[in-house]
Amino acid sequence: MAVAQAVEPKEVTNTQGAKSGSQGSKGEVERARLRMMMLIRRFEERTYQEYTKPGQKIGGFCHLYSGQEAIAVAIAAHFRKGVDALINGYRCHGHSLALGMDPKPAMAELFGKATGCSKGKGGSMHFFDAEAGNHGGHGIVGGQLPLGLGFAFSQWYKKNSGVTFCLFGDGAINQGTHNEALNMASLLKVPCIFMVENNLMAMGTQVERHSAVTDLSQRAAGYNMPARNVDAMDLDIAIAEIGKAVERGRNNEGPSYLVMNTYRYRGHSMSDPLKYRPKEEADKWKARDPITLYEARLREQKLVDDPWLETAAEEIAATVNEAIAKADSDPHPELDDRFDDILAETYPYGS
Ligand SMILES: Cc1ncc(C[n+]2csc(CCOP(=O)(O)OP(=O)(O)O)c2C)c(N)n1
Ligand SMILES: [Mg+2]
Repeated sequence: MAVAQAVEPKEVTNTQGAKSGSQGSKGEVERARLRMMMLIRRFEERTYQEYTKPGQKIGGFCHLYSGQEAIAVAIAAHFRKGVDALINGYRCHGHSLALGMDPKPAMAELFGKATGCSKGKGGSMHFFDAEAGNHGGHGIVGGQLPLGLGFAFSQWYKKNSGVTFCLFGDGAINQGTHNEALNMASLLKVPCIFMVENNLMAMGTQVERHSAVTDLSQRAAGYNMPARNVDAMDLDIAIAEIGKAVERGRNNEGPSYLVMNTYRYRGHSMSDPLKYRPKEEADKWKARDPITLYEARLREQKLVDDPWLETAAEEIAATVNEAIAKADSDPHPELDDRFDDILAETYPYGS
């Protein structure tokens, strides 16, 4: 059986099961979580700049995660490397960083370089790190749901107490795969945590215009699956709610459905000027920005102060700049390699 190892921001590896602040120096876990949200935001905003500047070096579709960071970091707080799995749609940069991907291969992937996490052949929508349990990065809306079910079935079959975090957008819930995967997951009682990242919009179509039932958590009732609506702008709430579903999965009690209510700050992709969204709506959500909210909480608890925040911001900016400089100078994939890595030769979890 694989050895369970926690995945959290680098400074706090092996904190699985530790109560906040109970390991290492006081507030170490919390600071690392804040830092990871800051890194994701910075990575995304610098990606935006690199994509839109003259002589653009990032090509193809690109979907940014700004505003939704608390979800990825809350998952990482529970993720056990070696047994857990995460599978995702195309808005996948944040989760990859939160599960420990170095910003260098992440940025190199965006630049289409051979040093990228998918050897420069996947791009923004296809970040993968199988060793970390991060199984992408899928461009077909809802395509990842049956695959997530498969990972969870494997965990159930092996009785390894692993869980699968199966992430998708609100736009995926009307795909047939959603029905098929939820029904079978509930029937088989596999440890799949279905997580809707409900940012209120599928491209430019509001939830009220694409779903007859607007409280998306009600969907789970048809599958006899427990569901929760989660305030996913608040990291602590997200961690607590995901924790209940994780416990249920690890205890062999079956799947869960979590509606992670959140907001995306940028357009659907880089070609979306975001003209359809009322400013008041965006302002309302941004007033509860996940980073600002968590930072204020840590300040109140005296776990961070101005010098810490300034140093962290400077270090993160330098890390992302280094990743960009390296991605820029790294080599492109060889033309001869274009047919490699199309089919997996080995199953990532062994026979
Ligand atoms: C099967 C399929 N249909 C349509 C598309 C085009 N498409 C790409 S993203 C998207 C909207 C998805 O929105 P949502 O699931 O809410 O995710 P978000 O972008 O908000 O994270 C659509 C329709 C696609 N990629 N796959
Ligand atoms: Mg959406």
